[in-house]
Amino acid sequence: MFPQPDMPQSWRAETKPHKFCPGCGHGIVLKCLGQAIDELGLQGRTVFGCDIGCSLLSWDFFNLDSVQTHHGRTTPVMTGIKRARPELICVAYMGDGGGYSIGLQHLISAAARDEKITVVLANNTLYAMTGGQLAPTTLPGQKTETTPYGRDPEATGRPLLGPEMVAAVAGEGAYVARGSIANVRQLKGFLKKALENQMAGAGFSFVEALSACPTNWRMNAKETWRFIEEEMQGYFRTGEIKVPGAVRKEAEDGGHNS
Ligand SMILES: Cc1ncc(C[n+]2csc(CCOP(=O)(O)OP(=O)(O)O)c2C)c(N)n1
Ligand code: SF4
Repeated sequence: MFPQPDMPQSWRAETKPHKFCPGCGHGIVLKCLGQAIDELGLQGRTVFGCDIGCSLLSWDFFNLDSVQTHHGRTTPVMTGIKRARPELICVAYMGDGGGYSIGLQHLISAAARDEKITVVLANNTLYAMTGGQLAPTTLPGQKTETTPYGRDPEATGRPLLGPEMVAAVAGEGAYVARGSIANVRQLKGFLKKALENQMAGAGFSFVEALSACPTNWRMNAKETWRFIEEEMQGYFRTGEIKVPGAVRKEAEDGGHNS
């Protein structure tokens, strides 16, 4: 007998196998998200929004009310749903291109307004769906379709530290973390805490997941995991960046102006 696939209850089995490339990180992030939704018993009241980019392939992924939005606009769409129906749990899912370039103004404004939604962003260091162009997260020296000699920070800037940026503008009730598909237990834990933060109505919640795009990276499985664990995790540090109620160091020390 074939082993049965271990799918979260909140997944839609009839839309599997999914449409991502073999080895893609999106499926791993979405499995952690599905397990987090299952374990918190949220399937009946969660709305899922996905962006344009490879994340849109998740439009039929879950047994949840789902909406697919214009590129970079998933955050305001989910904000609107949450404001209209505060009892729902609203999750916006996007890539680093959608969240950190075309949708950056939406992400940062939602964080500054402390919208009570959860944003989950898969960082695979490039624009995957359109063929692997430079993204705000492309690492120094990394070759992409538009940086064939490797990213030069002098010419194109340094990789954006999204969670650190969000944490800097979000309110005291916000939850912000960065996980990795190389540590699914930790990633699922961060996603659960983000959802719990929304359940408590505490503030904005944001989880960046370091993800993989072996197709555009042009890497085999071994090279893919090495790139995530050494290159990506070396630059983008995983962990919790902002936890509700945490007393800021400068406040303890008497503040900037003392
Ligand atoms: C308004 C708008 N601008 C540009 C595009 C073209 N476009 C489609 S997907 C994409 C990049 C997606 O990259 P990312 O958000 O990082 O997601 P990934 O595909 O890597 O998961 C772009 C620029 C679009 N569809 N709509
Ligand atoms: S192109 Fe990359 S991000 Fe898109 S489905 Fe394939 S592996 Fe995943």
